[in-house]
Amino acid sequence: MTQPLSSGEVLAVGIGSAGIRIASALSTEPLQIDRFAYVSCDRSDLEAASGGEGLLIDCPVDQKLNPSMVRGLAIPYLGSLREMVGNARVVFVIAGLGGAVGSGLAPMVAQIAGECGAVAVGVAVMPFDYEKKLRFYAGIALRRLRSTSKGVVVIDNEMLLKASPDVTLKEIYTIANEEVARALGCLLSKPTDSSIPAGVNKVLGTILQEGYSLLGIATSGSVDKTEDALARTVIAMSRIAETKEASHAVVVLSGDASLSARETGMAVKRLGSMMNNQSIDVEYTASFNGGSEMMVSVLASGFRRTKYDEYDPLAAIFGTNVIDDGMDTTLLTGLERIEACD
Ligand SMILES: Nc1nc2c(ncn2[C@@H]2O[C@H](COP(=O)(O)OP(=O)(O)O)[C@@H](O)[C@H]2O)c(=O)[nH]1
Ligand SMILES: [Mg+2]
Repeated sequence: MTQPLSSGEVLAVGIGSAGIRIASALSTEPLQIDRFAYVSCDRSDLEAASGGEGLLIDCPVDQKLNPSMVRGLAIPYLGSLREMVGNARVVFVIAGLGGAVGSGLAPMVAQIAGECGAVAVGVAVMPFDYEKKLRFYAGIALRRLRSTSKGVVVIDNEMLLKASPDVTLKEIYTIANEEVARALGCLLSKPTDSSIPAGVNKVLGTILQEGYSLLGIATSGSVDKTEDALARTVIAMSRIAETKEASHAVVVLSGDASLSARETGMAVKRLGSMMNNQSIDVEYTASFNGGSEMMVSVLASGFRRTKYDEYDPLAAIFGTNVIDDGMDTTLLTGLERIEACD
């Protein structure tokens, strides 16, 4: 019999501001993740993190960074990154893409994890629609993360945006992170009295397919809240990729103790027709310790194309195999001056 993928240590590494906040929110839940680690160039990201070890990639000059500069800065820390990954069997690499730190380091950390013998799984949070300037780096980083990981789960910030004119950006992030942590938390939770967990192996079995996985999330408090939230989740995913391309899915239902077996069965049965693919392989997981609103989240995999392909115009023009996809690095301008001061 083959060994289950998750036998051995499961590690989650949060990278950059978004990655660290999401991983940190996950670290407070009872999950099948044994250890948390955080990496950033920004000290304040690490100061705000809890429940894990931190690695600060120090930047000697005060300069606006881009992803390749961050990779350059990380070179002296390759040993520390290898040590961080340690003997983990599975490494979840969590980052928001489009900024400098997550885009630069997430593909690199996934590659290091793979080289150290772990199954690297990327969890990529993509920019809000209004963050048009972040698209290019986000597109490239997502493609690189896919090539250095065994599977990538994509979460779109736009889907998590709750339209309310008065909320601050910080509140938007907090609400978004709570939803992501709740959805990932249900998928990876330890078995308890109030949940039917999917288990890491079922989740990995879904993610480790060709192409990309999407994590769709929607909440509803209506009369038909399960059906309503499920439909809205599928609609949100259809804005990102062709839902009929999905081959595998895990439906996550998170509500209160009134969640019935009938509703669960309905969600599992309806998913195929909603996604226009009756042959999709569907698993489910349920948690009964939420509020009266129903949160439905769908982890679906097998998407060969996503809207993010267009974020990276070079790949759109030349295809993904033509351009040199190496992890180039840039040294910061100004470093020579600093050395000369010594
Ligand atoms: N969901 C969520 N997205 C965030 C958060 N912080 C930043 N982002 C988004 O993540 C992307 C990368 O930003 P950031 O994490 O600040 O970049 P980095 O620190 O350089 O890796 C952008 O699209 C941000 O809007 C967060 O706490 N939660
Ligand atoms: Mg940051």
